[in-house]
Amino acid sequence: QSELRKKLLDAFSNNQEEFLSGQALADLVGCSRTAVWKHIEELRKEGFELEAVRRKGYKIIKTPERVTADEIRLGLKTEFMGRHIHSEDVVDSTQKVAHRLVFEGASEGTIIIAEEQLSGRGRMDRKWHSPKYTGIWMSVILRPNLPPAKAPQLTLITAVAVVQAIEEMTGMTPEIKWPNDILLNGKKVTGILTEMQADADRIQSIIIGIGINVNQQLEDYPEELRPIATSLAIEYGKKLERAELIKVLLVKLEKLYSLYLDQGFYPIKLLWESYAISIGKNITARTITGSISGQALGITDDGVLMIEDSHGIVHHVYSADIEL
Ligand code: BT5
Repeated sequence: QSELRKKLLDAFSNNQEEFLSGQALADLVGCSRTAVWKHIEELRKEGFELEAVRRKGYKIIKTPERVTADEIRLGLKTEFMGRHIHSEDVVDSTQKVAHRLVFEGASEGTIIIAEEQLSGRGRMDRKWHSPKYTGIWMSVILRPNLPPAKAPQLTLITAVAVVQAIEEMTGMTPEIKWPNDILLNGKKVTGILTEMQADADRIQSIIIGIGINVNQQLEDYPEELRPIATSLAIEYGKKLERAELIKVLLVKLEKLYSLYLDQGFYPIKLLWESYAISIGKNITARTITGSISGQALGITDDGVLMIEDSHGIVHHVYSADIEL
C-alpha cells in the first residue's frame, strides 16, 4: 500500500508542471484507474489540494499544513532512509513508539514522526519540550552490524546530517556542542538522543531521536527555556516547510550513514570537527562520576571526547554535559 502511494507521489513530483491523467498515473504506478482514484481521494482527506481538469487529469497544487507521511514521500530521494514512515498526531515520545516498532521487527530506515509529544525526553530523564505543529519530533531506526561501543558515533553522524540539512535549507551554519547539541547563535536548536538494544558484542538496533525546533517563536517556550533555546524561524526570520527539512535531512543522513558503514568513522570525524565549537577551548565536562575541566583536544577516531587537564593528563569522556 505505502509502496503504491510512494510511486503515485513520485509520479506527481517528477511531473510537477503537468497534469497527469488517471490512465497515465495508473500506468506509471502499475495499478488500476479505480485504485488511482481511491488514492487521490485519500490524499485530499489528508489535506492535499489537487486540481482536476477534464480530459487533462490531476495536478497537486498544495500540500497540507500538517506533516503527513505522504508529503514526506512526495519527491523523497532516498533508498532506505524514511521509506517506512510511521506518523502520529500526538504521542508520549516518538522514542517509545520506535521501541515498540523495533520489537515488532521494523526495518532499517523506518522513521516515526509526531506533531506533538506529551513527554518528549532528553538524556538522563530530562524533558524535551515538543509543542504541536512547530517542530520535527522524529525517531529513526537503524540496524547496523556493529559492536555496541560504536553506538555513540551514530549521534555524531546524525549531528553532522542535521547541520548540513539546516545549512542547505537556510544558508545558516549551526555549531555542534559535543556530543548532541546543535546551536545557532549559542542557543540550542536541536537535541539528539541515541538509544540502543544490543547483545554483548552486537548492536541489534539503534533508535536515534531528533528534536528540531523549526517554527516556534520565543513565546512558545516556557520561561526557563527562553534563555537557552531557539528555533530556525527565530534565527532565520521566517517559517520553514517542515516536510522539506525532513526530506533533506533523510538524504543527508542516508549519505553519511552509508559513508560511515563503507569507510568507517574517520571521514565523519573530519566533518564533525569542522562544525564543532568546543575544540581548542577550555571546557568543563560534567559526568555522572564527577567533573573534568581542561582544554578540549578533539575527538578520538571512535568519537570519544579528549580533555587535557592542567596537569597535562588527557581524559577520555564518553558521556557528559559540557559547559563552555
Ligand atoms: C537532548 O537531551 O537534547 C535530546 C533531545 C531529543 C529529543 C527528541 S524529539 C524526538 C525524540 N523523541 C523523544 O522523546 N526525544 C527525541 P539533553 O541533552 O538531555 O537536553 C535536554 C535539555 O534541553 C532539557 O533539560 C532542557 O534544558 C533543554 N530543552 C528541552 N526542550 C528543549 C527544546 N525544545 N529546545 C531547546 N532546548 C530544550
